[in-house]
Amino acid sequence: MKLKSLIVAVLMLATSVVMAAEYTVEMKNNGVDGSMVFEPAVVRAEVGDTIHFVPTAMGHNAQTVKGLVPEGATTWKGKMNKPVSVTLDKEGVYVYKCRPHTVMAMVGVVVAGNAVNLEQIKADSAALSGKFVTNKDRLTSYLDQLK
Ligand SMILES: [Cu+2]
Repeated sequence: MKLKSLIVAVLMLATSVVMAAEYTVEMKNNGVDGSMVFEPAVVRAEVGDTIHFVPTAMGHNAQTVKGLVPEGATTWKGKMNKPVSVTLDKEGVYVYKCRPHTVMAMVGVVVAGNAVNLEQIKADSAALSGKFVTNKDRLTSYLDQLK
């Protein structure tokens, strides 16, 4: 009986390891959405998945925007020209940016599971979008893809 429980526990652990996915987001000077972009800019993942942000061009970083993540979620703040990874621990929408290119709307969106906080993120991201000098509608269009 004890051995059976152990086997079940091991199988469940193995299943959860196999199911956790990994995604790579590139920091680029030019991409499908224009200049200074994260690609893919919208990532649909699950809680427990890991996102790797990789500087395939120089002069970028990736960091969450204060207040634009699920309540209590682990945030990230990558150094310039360095990769940074995060394992998503809360369900919902995460908005992140490249610090030096915030005015050019170099932002991205990750959703873990369901976009449970989407309406709040939309409302609270107005201040961030207000800082964009170019690509003013970029973040709004990304968030609209989560409907
Ligand atoms: Cu950048």
